[in-house]
Amino acid sequence: RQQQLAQDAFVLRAFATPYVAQLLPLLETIQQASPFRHLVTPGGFRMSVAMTCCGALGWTSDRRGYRYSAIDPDNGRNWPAMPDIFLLLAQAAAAQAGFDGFLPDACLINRYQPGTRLTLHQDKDEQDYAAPIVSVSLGIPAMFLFGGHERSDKAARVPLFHGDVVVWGGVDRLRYHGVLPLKEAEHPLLGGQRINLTFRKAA
Ligand code: MD3
Ligand code: FE
Repeated sequence: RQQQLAQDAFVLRAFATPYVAQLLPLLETIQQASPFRHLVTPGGFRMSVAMTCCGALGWTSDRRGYRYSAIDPDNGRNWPAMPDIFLLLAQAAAAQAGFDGFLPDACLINRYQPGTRLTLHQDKDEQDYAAPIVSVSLGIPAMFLFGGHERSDKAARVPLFHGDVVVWGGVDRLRYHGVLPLKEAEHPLLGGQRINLTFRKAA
């Protein structure tokens, strides 16, 4: 089932389900090389989401700002490579939503635990706003906030479940969005957490 949130924004329910068994062991390997960490914002706040990355570029933040970097600042090495199956999933989802030829170079991996949230923000650290963003939800459910082009615009609430994929691009690429504080729950494969993969073309 495909739900259209706006002109260029789509929820593909359970699209990632056939990939999950292959994704989980790869996520394990990635986090062994580059463990989840709580980044600090330029304003000095510790993010409640824990993050890691794979791919040629990874998103990171510290007191100096937000940026994409080829190097994991915690270990001085390149981020783990993006597994082929991650890329295939992101490309298949993008194509399903009408974005052919998506070639992400960055996969941000967010880990949410009960109480974790992501306040309304825009994704604008990427060079090329023409490329879409693909987001894969795994584990316990979250309530996603789908806002407008001003922070003050009223945001719609969209529940996201294990296996759901969201694709955003075009005129909806710079919408404000966020995640409400996660409610306590248990997922048979992932336990009491939610993992979100966000594929982007950063460079
Ligand atoms: C809507 N992550 O990492 S991904 C983020 O569930 C982030 O972890 C959320 O927002 C999460 O920056 C949501 C979905 C998403 C990503 C980019 C968007 C939604 C978007 C850009 C425009 C509109
Ligand atoms: Fe975002």
